[in-house]
Parts: sequence; structure tokens; C-alpha cells
Amino acid sequence: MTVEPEVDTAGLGQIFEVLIFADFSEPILGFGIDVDFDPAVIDWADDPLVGELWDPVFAPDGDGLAGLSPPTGLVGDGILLVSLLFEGVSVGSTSIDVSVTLEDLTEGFVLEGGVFDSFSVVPDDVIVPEPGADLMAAFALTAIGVLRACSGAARTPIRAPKG
Ligand SMILES: [Ca+2]
Repeated sequence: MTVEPEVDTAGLGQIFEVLIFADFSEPILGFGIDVDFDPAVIDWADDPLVGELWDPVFAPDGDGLAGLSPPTGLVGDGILLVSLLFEGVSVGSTSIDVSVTLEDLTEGFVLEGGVFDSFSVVPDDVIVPEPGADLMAAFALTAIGVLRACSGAARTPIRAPKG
């Protein structure tokens, strides 16, 4: 599985999407996962959407991160599992990772015969930077703009009074 946030850095209050894709070498009939992140840095902005190749199913832990693909299962690369919406809630950085709770038998990747497939995850990180960093950059750009405007004005020839 790969975790693919649409941004590397998210502003405070910025809502951004994170997609989770999987490669299946054998047909997978259903999946259930958990998504792990630091809730002090980012938080859910909306309910997750299960990829359109799956039928969303009830997840006992309430996170909605589960889908089924009856009757033949799904096989192939780059299959979208879920689309997530997060919001930056405080300054910091967090990894976004995927895991499976072993005691929760609705989580994992189910092969024909009801056995679970093994899996690996490539997590990713999202940073919520200090808002001051953006303000300083904006101020610097404004200052450069003002300097340019001033030097431009100085180059404007001053008309000599007629007469
Ligand atoms: Ca779950």
C-alpha cells in the first residue's frame, strides 16, 4: 500500500486529500484498515470515501475504512482503497500510516478461502508549518514589490515645466 497526500505541507485550517492505493497480486475479496496519524497535527475533515471499485461496508471500529468486492475480488496495481480528507489543526509534522488491528477480524486483506494476505505499507509525512513563515515570505515579497515600484518611479523622467 502507498499513502499519497496531495500536499507535503498543509496550512492551519487547510483541508487536503490523502489517497491510499494498493497492489494486489492475488484477488482480494475485501479489506479493512486503520489509518494512523498524530491527531494533534491533523484531523479528519470529513468521512472517508471507499474507492469506487469496492462496496463500502460497516467497520465495527466506526472508521468506515472497509470495503468488499464480491464475488471474484480485485487484482492489479494502483487500486484505490480509500480517499481521506484531513485538516491541518496545529503546527507540527505527522506521518500518515496504515495498519491492521489483529484482534479485529474485519481488518486485513481477505483472499479466497477467508485467509488474510500479507501486506506492507509505504507511509508519508505531512507538515503543518508555523503560520509566521508564510507571513514573513508574504511580507518579503511585498517589500520587494514596494522597492521595485519606488525604483520604477525614480526612473520616470520628470517633465520640465513649459516656458
Ligand atoms: Ca478500521
